[in-house]
Amino acid sequence: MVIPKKPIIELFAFMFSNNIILKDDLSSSTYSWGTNSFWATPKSFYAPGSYHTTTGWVIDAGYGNDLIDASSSTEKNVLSGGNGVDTILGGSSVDRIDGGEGNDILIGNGGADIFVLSKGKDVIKDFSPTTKIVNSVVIDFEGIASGEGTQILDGYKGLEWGVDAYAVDIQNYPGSGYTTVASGQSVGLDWFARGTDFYDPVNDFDFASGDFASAWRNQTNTIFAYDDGVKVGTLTFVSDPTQKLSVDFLAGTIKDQANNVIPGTFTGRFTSIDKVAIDSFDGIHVAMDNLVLNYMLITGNGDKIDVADGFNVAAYIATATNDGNGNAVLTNGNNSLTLVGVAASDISTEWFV
Ligand SMILES: [Ca+2]
Ligand SMILES: [Ca+2]
Ligand SMILES: [Ca+2]
Repeated sequence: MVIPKKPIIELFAFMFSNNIILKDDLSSSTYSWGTNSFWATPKSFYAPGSYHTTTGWVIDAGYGNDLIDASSSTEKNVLSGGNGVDTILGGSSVDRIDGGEGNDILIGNGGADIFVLSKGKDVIKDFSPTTKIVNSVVIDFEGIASGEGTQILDGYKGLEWGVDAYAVDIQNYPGSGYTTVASGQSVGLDWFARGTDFYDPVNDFDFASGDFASAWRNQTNTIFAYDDGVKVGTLTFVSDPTQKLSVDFLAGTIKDQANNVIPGTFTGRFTSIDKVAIDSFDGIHVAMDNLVLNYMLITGNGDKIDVADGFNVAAYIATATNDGNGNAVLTNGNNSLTLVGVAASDISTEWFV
């Protein structure tokens, strides 16, 4: 038989329900079993030195219905409930939280926490994965043009504009490509047909789409995408003053108002860029409107769920249902995992490691 090396009282302690309240230091953390407090001395938790490391707590509460509360900790803790119905709260930093067998309640609090998938009907109350949200900015030029031509100033739509970026009011230019392309009263152009550009000094964006026409006669246009000063994408196409051409930079297509596909040569990328330059070969103003820039916003703490090697994540995600109270429920045999506040349809393979 294997002779236990731990003090016998410790083995008993971990068979019963524990209340373990963790701070960032041993002296102010408390541990109790029943009515007895066993955190009598600052450096004693039955296994001296093995529960608080230089990076945080390593706790395995063992058998019993335990509370491990590290919500006041700012360290990187490894918290295991063991068997029983456990409640585990992480702290403000990156915690690894394992409910173990039994129906556990898990709360990560701040940080990119890792929740270990375990047996039982577990609930993660604050699962906060990385979420990407697209925020679209539409450059419609409305409200700029007051006359035959008005310069677009830096700051419009959060961008820096080239000196020849102007807007015109279409009532001054009947029969032109400005009127063709306009969805409102004001459209953009390159003043003196010298080409122009816009630049975001802070955030990268995807140039999603835009409407273009030549102001006065057919001409070849070029649109360049830059990232950190390097040209990364090019579109060349022929525009027409009588046709509003809608360019989808993400799909790499150009269509006219009748939905006919118009030839264009796309190279490189228009995603994750910070500058767009618009020019023409033929000395005619480029009329443009409804330029759509997509910004990717990243939200969430980056929490993940740790599954065993070889675990079929796709099949697991396919089990996800909504419980009717705004929570997603994943099932695996007799086990379930409830993600509070998460829609089943949002669950992503990227959440699993
Ligand atoms: Ca336990
Ligand atoms: Ca945490
Ligand atoms: Ca469990």
